[in-house]
Amino acid sequence: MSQIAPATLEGWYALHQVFSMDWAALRAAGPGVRENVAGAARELFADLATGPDGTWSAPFRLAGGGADWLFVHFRPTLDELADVQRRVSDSPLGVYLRREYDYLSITEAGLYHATAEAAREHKPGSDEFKAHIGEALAAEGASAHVRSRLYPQVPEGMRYVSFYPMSKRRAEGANWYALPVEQRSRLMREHGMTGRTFAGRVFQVITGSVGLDDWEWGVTLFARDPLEFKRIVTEMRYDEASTLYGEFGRFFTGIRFAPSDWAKHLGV
Ligand code: 76R
Repeated sequence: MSQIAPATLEGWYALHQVFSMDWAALRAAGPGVRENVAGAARELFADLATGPDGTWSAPFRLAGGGADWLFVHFRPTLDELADVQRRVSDSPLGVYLRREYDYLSITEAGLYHATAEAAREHKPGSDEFKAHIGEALAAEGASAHVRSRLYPQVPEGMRYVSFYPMSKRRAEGANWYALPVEQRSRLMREHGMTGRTFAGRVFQVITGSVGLDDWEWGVTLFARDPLEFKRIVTEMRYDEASTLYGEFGRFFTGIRFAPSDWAKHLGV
């Protein structure tokens, strides 16, 4: 029997870019070029920092991850995101960047609870079911809580980022997509309750990437203390939604910096 997909709301398109730096080429180019590259990078990121409709971009230095930088960009449309990507490549900094990884997704809120409720009260696919979902989408879309997930602004002082893509498992005996919507709703409620114990310490941005990239979601966590990433991810491994159904991609851990710090980080 086919199951019911949760209704979702989407907000901003997101691009996570991971680059390493061709330090040898930069060194060979000499100090004048290094200064120019740093100045251009500062201007570029100062400009990208604020995009249309409250969107933003930010640079992070990576610790580990086999690369040097993580750039996170949110934009209202895919076209604007592609423009940002092009501007980074086309900049004087771009000459020295080697792409290691990137990830395309869109901020998403999955309405498991409302979908399960609609399925309880109406025949899935019926006009009543669709009307119920439509009302839930409108109500949730107007709520400040959901809007903060679709149009995320990172709380002041959360300088550390953890980014990783993940999917829900589709194995025999542990297939998320074969579970009744009631059960997925319960598991996501439990997940949310664990998440809430980290309120004020970890800010999550969930971006959906089914049909856009290789995994199903991007998870971007922000914190004041990087140890919170280890704590929350450990804790969640014991939540059924992750224990039985979580599959994870590469993890990247970074430190946010101001555009004016490009010179320092490029050794100028
Ligand atoms: O209450 C709400 O509005 C949100 C409830 C909630 C949802 C729907 C929530 C809360 N998350 C949701 C969805 Mn989350 N989250 C992760 C990870 O490492 C792991 O095991 C998982 C990685 C972390 C650390 C985390 C943190 N969450 C999702 C989804 C989409 C799944 C789907 O639709 O099927 C994924 C992939 C995912 C993964 N989650 C929270 C957190 C935290 C800290 C919260 C509380 C946030 C808050 O209350 O603001």
